[in-house]
Amino acid sequence: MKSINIGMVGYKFMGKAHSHAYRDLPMFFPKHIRPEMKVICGRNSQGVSEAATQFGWQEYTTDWNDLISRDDIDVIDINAPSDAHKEIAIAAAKAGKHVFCEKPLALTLEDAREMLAVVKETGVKHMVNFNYRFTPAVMLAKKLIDEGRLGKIHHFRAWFLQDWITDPNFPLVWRLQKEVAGSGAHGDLGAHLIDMAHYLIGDISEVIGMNETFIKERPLPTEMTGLSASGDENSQKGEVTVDDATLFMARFANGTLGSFEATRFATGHRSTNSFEINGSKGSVIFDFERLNELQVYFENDEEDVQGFRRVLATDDAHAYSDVWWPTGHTIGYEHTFIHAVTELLEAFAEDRQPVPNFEDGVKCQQVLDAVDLSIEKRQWVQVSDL
Ligand code: SOE
Repeated sequence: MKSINIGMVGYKFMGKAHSHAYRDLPMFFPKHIRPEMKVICGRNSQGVSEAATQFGWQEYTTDWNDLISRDDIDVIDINAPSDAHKEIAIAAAKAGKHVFCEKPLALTLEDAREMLAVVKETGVKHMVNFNYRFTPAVMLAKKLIDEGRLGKIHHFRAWFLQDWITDPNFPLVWRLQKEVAGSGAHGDLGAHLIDMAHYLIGDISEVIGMNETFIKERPLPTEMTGLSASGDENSQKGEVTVDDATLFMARFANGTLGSFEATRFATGHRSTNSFEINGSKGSVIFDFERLNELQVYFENDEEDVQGFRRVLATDDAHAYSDVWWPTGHTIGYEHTFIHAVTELLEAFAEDRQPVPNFEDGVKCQQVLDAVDLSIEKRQWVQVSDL
């Protein structure tokens, strides 16, 4: 197989990030299967036609059914708002198309499980885009843990902090509506933290959380707008039906203790996505705003030089370093999407399921729902009870 034909649904922020990945990939990964940017789909005909030209798609359509009924499309890439994931993914799999879906996989655990059942039944390949796993510095943290170089892991603490809705006049965009987004900071940002925890530490067994919606009503938007929308205080208002912030504590199956914070109200933090892990032999700290670096501490360093050191994860010893620039030259946010797509393509070449896939999407959703249940009941919830 030399190339694979992509049909993509969505053309905004994530649509651009995915398109960029498909476009850049063949230049840097020439031996990989080539993703052909066949058709892009979106509801607004003018918007999607402009995106097709700007991003480099061969054709566009306003009806996703067109994509899944075409014989010349192999993979359906879904990055439309979260409420569209289930219907499109299920229809695509039933039509024999492989599915690459943005996170969170679904609005609820029940929906996520239904999606998983269909992709399993139909035998198609399925992947969820938890792109931060594919950051070389994160992969270094994983390697240190897997090789036992941090010893027994005691703590995992993670925080994803944004501040784009602190203005009370920021409009009620789709990300603030439960029926479209499923949840707020929890599913949007917390989902990344939970997947990171699963990837690095393992299964979460029990959780207890709390959340808050600081601004309960907002001006209605005039159109479906994104993160940089502006509002008008004189517009009619609607109810915010998602959390602005969700925090929770967790116990992992292997005994690690975890704490998680996802918020859109951390003034000054545009998009701080970080974790710290402490083990018996050492610790690591990752901050996506410095994504090329991992702070590493080893207990067995000589006493007079003990402390966190900054390891640049773009040097020769690290993941993808042979692909990008000469040693020490850094990479960015967009590279995480390219790396994620290489995993999808390698799964085709090796005839296996890519990772993370819908199983991981379901596991993440199970924790998201367990936290919400714990908040509702004001008590600890066993993840396996859901
Ligand atoms: C907006 O909050 C957002 O773009 C998320 O939807 C992404 O998943 C995250 O990576 C960055 O922030």
